[in-house]
Amino acid sequence: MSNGDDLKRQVADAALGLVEPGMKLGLGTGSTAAAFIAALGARVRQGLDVECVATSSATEAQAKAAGIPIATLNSAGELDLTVDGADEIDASLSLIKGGGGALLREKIVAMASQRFVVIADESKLVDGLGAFPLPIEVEPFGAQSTLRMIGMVGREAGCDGEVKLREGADGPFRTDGGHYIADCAFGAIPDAALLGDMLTMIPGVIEHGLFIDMADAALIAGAEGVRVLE
Ligand code: ABF
Repeated sequence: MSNGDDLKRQVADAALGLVEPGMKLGLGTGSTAAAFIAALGARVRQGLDVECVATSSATEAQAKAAGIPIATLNSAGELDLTVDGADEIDASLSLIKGGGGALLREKIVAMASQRFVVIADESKLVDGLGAFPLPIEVEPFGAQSTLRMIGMVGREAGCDGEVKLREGADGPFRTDGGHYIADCAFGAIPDAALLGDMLTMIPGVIEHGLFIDMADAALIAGAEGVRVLE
């Protein structure tokens, strides 16, 4: 097992400590969230009673294979806790998410949760957001126009960099909702709240990967063990 895998397992185990019987849980997407789902599945198979909502088809498949009961968000209603990974985490717990292409459902599920906890290894901690290209979920109709508007809006918000469609194996990458992803290599995002507000005003933007004032805590795994940021 690589050191990275070991850190993911450690932080997944720490997050499992937040789960109580009877909880309704949101399950994130990505390799760190997958480590949490694996650990949760082992507990469920020992009799832990939880009801879960998946943020992606990949997560749903993994959870079902692990024996975890999956409900729709409509039937589950308000969730107690969502555990998910991130691509970048700053000191105020603002996040970039969406590298895994599931940001829209991740944001919907996180917003539907009383508590949203991010799990990551310390490589995801940053002084300022933006080195990781910001993913933005866009409507395929007129996507090139939307990308141009994202570039303009980005410059107005002090962010300059290439905005390009994410490619999949056979044409543009498609999200579970059938949308495209624009990856924005801004390099630095001086005012994430301003940029987020401006992006939401572009009609072709479905949702962006800036998660601001959403995370209640982050569990961060490093050489010294797992620490909690709140
Ligand atoms: C999801 O998975 C995403 O929002 C984020 O893009 C990614 C992190 O993946 P990993 O845990 O594999 O680094 O949480």
